[in-house]
Amino acid sequence: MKISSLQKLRYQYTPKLPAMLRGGISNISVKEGAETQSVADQEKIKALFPHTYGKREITFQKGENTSVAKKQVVGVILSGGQAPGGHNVICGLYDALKATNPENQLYGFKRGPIGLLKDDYIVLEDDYVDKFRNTGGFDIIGSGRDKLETVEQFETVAAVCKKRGVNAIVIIGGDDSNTNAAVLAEYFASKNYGIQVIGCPKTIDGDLKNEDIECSFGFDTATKTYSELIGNIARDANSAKKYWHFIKVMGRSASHVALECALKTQPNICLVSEEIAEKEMSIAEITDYIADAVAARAANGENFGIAVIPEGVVEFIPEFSVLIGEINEMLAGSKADEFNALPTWEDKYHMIEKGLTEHSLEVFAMLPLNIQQQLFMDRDPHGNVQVSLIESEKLFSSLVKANLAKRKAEGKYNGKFSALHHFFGYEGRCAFPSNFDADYCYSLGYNAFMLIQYGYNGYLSKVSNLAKPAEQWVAGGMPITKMMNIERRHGEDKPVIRKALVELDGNPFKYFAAHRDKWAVETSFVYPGAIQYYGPSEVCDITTETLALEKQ
Ligand code: FBP
Repeated sequence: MKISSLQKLRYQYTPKLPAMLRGGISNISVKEGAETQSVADQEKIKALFPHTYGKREITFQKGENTSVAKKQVVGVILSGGQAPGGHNVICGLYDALKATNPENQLYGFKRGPIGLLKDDYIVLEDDYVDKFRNTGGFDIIGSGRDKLETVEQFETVAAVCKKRGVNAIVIIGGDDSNTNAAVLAEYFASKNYGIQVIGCPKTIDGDLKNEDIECSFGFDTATKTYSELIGNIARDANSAKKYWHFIKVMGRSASHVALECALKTQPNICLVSEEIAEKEMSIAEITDYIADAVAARAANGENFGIAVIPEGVVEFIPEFSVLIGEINEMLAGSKADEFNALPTWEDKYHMIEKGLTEHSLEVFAMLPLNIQQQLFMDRDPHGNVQVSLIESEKLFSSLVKANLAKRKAEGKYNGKFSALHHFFGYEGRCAFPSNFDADYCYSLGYNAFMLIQYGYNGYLSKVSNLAKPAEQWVAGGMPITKMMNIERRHGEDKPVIRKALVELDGNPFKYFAAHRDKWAVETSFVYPGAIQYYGPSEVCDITTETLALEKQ
């Protein structure tokens, strides 16, 4: 098989571990900290997790390894969307496991949770694992979005573990997957099955974090990749001076990705969904805000610019979320079939007119035809509109175009507006992990094994102090229940990990808000260039603006 020169070189890269995990397994001891509490709803979470709630935080340190020597058979799964560095979590886990005892075994269950349910696995060995070191992607064992949440599923997993002799499972996933890890850990503990469950924080969206988990892996590489592309487009825009580029970036719900890209590239516009929700901004207000910047730049003779749009924005616009809710109601059950059977868009529009309230119909009528139709096209398995498929970059550019035409007719604007559209998402999820993600992920995996070796259950592998060089990182573990609260999901109260949205009083947003008016009008683009893997540390090892500002 032909491989690229970079891939060949990356195989030889040695990920950096925190100093406390260096110098051999026999030198790693554990220090227990304070007992923990969940972020909210303490009594309810405690009642739901009687065996795993309130456990102590732990930190590894240098000292005699006092863990019990026994053969470990560990199963690992990758869960959810790809994020750069997933392979290194598995490599770190594998290396720690084999360094502790060459007889230890690592089972990679394929395609995510389904692999655990179907007993579909590969036993990971040197030759195979070495082909994935420091590379992007999840193809080492594949990933999936199935959920592990019913007792029947837990029993199936327990039976598979028993059959294979697996005594610990590592779940590499986002907030939902780690919520499932917590529930599974509690279940196994309640049944005394002797199977530990450890989670690792993954997602490019960056919304699995709190005071303990400083960032989820993959966010660094994905945002560097998108920022490189945005910077390249900005330079093209500044060279040709004839296009406005509307760029949507991934992030299903939170706007961390968009905000980080804005901090890196200084575009003219970056929408932040959380701010839109907080200020209850209407579609017309958002359109005006963008059109004001276009008009102000046009007055300076600059008929070009960059607008960054977070993927999840439409759900945060109050009138849009009401509209989506009404459409979901309108198409509930068999009514979707009735709607789809109507032969023409005119017929469908009649049904829409009857099904929506007056205000939602006004909002709907304001939307361009392609967006109107997208709202009715793709439904998720629960029958809901898949908001991530709505081309919000096209939505805003066409609303801005109409707004500017009106201004022109009123003699208030005399520029040219020509828009191009982009969506950056999948381009960044499987990039070669940056040195930061390569190191962070390897450390998370290595650390996850130390948690297993020391007998912990229901913990998240935690590596912190990440704004400092890797040597100063702190490795340990945090009970997953510490991140949980009760939320309403599908009409029921459920214990879940609290999703971390952009905090409007946090330093990253405050920095952005303090500078955006200038960036909106003056051309202030920054061109970050491609991720560098080799060269000076200040170019290769720096992490995100978000983390640097959060740690200020
Ligand atoms: P995770 O939350 O599983 O990490 O996935 C995040 C994400 O990359 C989002 O940014 C995006 O909206 C979504 O996955 C796309 O999902 P899919 O891969 O199923 O198309």
